[in-house]
Amino acid sequence: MSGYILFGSEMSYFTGKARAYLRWKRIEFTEIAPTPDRMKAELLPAIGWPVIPVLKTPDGEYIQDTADIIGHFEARESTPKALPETPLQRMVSYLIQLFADEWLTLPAMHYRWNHNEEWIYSEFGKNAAPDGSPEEQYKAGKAIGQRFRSFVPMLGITPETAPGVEAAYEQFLADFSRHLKSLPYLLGTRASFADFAMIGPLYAHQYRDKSTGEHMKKTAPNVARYVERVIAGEGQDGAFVPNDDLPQTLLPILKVALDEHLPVLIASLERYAEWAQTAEPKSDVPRGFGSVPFTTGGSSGMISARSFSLYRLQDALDAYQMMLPSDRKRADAFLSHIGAEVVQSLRIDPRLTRRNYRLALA
Ligand SMILES: N[C@@H](CCC(=O)N[C@@H](CS)C(=O)NCC(=O)O)C(=O)O
Repeated sequence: MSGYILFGSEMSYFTGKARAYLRWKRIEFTEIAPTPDRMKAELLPAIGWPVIPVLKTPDGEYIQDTADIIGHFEARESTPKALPETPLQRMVSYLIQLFADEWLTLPAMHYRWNHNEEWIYSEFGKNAAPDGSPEEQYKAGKAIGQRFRSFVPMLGITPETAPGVEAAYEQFLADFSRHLKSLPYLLGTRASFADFAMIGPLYAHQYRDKSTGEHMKKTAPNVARYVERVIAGEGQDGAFVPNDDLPQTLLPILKVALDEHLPVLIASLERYAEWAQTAEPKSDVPRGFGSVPFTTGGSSGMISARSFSLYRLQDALDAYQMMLPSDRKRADAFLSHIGAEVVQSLRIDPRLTRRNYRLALA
């Protein structure tokens, strides 16, 4: 199979996730930078809004959203499968995706924009104006980068919350380093869906951004080597931990992730349900519903209540609700061990879907 085009960039969170998966899956593809001209001429008409990564298939179909890109191959290709087939590991894979896609955005955006700002403008510029002088590249990069920079306060990153964001990240690096001492990947000795999701925040921002990457290599070299393995597409062989068990070293990471994220998800869910009461059936869903309180690493602030986070949560809830009673019992024991029993009763109602590359009521 050949002829796939991945529109994306080295600096992009979600491109890293798609790229790691495609390499691991041994899909032949060419990666093309979304210059402003290409965005205007091809991607905007195809997708309807400016977002990457986008995968173009040899048949000319455009796929946006990393989970859909992975799903495209999972549905039609043989092994290896990215998602575990067993119920608890599958649910946990979706919980890790929720954490990686929607919560680790906090350290990613904080460190990029508060510790690497000038550097990243030049990096953006290399894509936007590949033939320009360094000054022209900086200018072009700044024009693009400022759009992303404007997301920072919405993500709850302020001078008041920055110490907590950093404390939570340091804790994550310590916990993940401990995990990686016993296993090379999140769920065993092979890479999977959860690892590709983790590459979103960990590659472009936390590993590749200059000062943040230096920090990771120095303080958490096991994590840096993990990022190198996953982005290279390694970990095809090997196995998940047996009997649908979870590695014990994963539990502290999941506990902190859900302790911090669940209150935001629940508050967002309330806002969403309120909005949905008067929304037209099947209508598009707004990206956010105002701001809700959050706490990370001991600092508190306000963060946008994002609808897309609920869409990622929905996959984990579906995996839970589809379990047979005996599997559900094991899932309940896991949830209660990490203090996240509330997951058992959460429902995304009405359900969310995606239509025309946007989030919509199912
Ligand atoms: N859920 C999407 C997220 C894609 C995304 O947020 N991409 C970023 C770049 S890494 C972007 O283009 N954002 C523009 C925006 O959100 O307006 C996915 O998994 O593909």
